[in-house]
Amino acid sequence: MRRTILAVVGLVLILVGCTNTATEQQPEEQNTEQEQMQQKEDMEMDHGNMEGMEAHMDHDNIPPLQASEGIQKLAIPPLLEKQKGSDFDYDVVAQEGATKFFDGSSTKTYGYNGNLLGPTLRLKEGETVKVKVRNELNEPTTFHWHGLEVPGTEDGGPSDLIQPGESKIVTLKADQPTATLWYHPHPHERTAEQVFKGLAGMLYIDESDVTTDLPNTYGVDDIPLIFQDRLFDKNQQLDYEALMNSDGTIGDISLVNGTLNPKLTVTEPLMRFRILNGANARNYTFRLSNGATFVQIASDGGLLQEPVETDEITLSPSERAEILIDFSALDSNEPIAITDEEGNALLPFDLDLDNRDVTEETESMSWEDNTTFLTEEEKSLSVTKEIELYGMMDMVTINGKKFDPGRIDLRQEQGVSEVWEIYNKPDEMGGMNHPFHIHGTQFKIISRDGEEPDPKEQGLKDSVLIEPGERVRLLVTFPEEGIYMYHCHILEHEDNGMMGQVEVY
Ligand SMILES: [Cu+2]
Repeated sequence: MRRTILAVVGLVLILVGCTNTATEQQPEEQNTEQEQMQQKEDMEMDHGNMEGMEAHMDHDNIPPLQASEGIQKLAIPPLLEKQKGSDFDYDVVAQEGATKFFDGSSTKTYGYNGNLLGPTLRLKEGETVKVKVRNELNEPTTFHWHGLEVPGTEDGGPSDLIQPGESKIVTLKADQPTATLWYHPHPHERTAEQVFKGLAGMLYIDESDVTTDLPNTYGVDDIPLIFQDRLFDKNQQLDYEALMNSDGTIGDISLVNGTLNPKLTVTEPLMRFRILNGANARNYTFRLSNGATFVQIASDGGLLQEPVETDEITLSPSERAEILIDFSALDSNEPIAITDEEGNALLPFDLDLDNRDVTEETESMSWEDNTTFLTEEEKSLSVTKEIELYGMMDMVTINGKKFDPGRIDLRQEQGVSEVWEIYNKPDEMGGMNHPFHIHGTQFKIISRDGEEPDPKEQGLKDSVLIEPGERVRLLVTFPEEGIYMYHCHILEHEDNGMMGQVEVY
């Protein structure tokens, strides 16, 4: 069994172009099993944490996801309605609730303005809105606008705690290109649990005038897809204390927009899906069940330099991708689904197409601006910020340190571009993938181990998956001032202190 899973994981890593697998079988080292055992024991002795090591989320014990039985209609988060006659435009409330995932039981969950997840907040490019955020939980929380380039005071980082029963008004200016962003809580040491219980929502930046050729009818041909995996206890509850893994809580139950066993009826031939990996720790590789290609049009922070035709995309926690699927050529009788890397159907489709004419050609859409992704000058800038990610479980660090809210780790001038080099330092057991996220900026990936990034990553990004041993260079510019977090987006690593602060002045 163990060998089979290893083989599958190996295959997946090869498919996503990984050159440094984190399995125990590193060819260059050729360690005997005995030596590895000894190393493992030494580490355990070092950290006096023998029991905990058993729960280390290494790459050979990730539980497979259960395939969707396709018996529930996929939930589409409602659009958040603008308030009229208030001194704010939108109202977002973090609250407790209950959700019926399974027959005969009800699960305690968290949600924004509801029982689970939250409504989609749509801002127009250039628009400024006031959002009243309110905490009706029985614990402190924050409201973080992931990917939005707002001043540090509005960002909702861990220093911006809102106590139970309290509220505040934040000002959000959507001064950046159209993109699929999201919002979630960010209280220090509590983020993983609050997201696990259901706090997350989509945040779109729309074009100021609708001239786009891209499908953009919300919930019809433009569909948000929040992929999450969950573990439930025997009472079908999300008992985080009991279920959590300090290396990232990974479950076998797949939820899409909070729906268990979802299916989606497709009524338009050309569909746009805005995919968010909303998991605490799991990486997903998405494919179509029939092996067909689709087109990726956007990454975290907006449209790609050019659309990319592909048959799979890999997203680590917090990353987004927008894709177009052309259903017009598909046979209505052939079952089709979005699957994971093991072929499990996560979202089956029913086709109900009246017409099969795709009027727009995806290649000709919205890509008038074909400027170079990175100028020669940008590529030749030298590294001025070095970040080293290291460790696992509760021993995770950045540059050898754990998060300290009273310490500023880096300083950078507003509007000035700098090159950050992020190095994921392997450990005795190989190391882990870490998805690295920076608040308050949309950066560009300059290189991965000296190589140009994949075309799927030639767009604005706020999170980047970094494999053990890998060095990734980022071109980072902060358009606003304030104190911002940078951290691993495995939420348990973040809570365990794999986070630093940059002050933008
Ligand atoms: Cu991490």
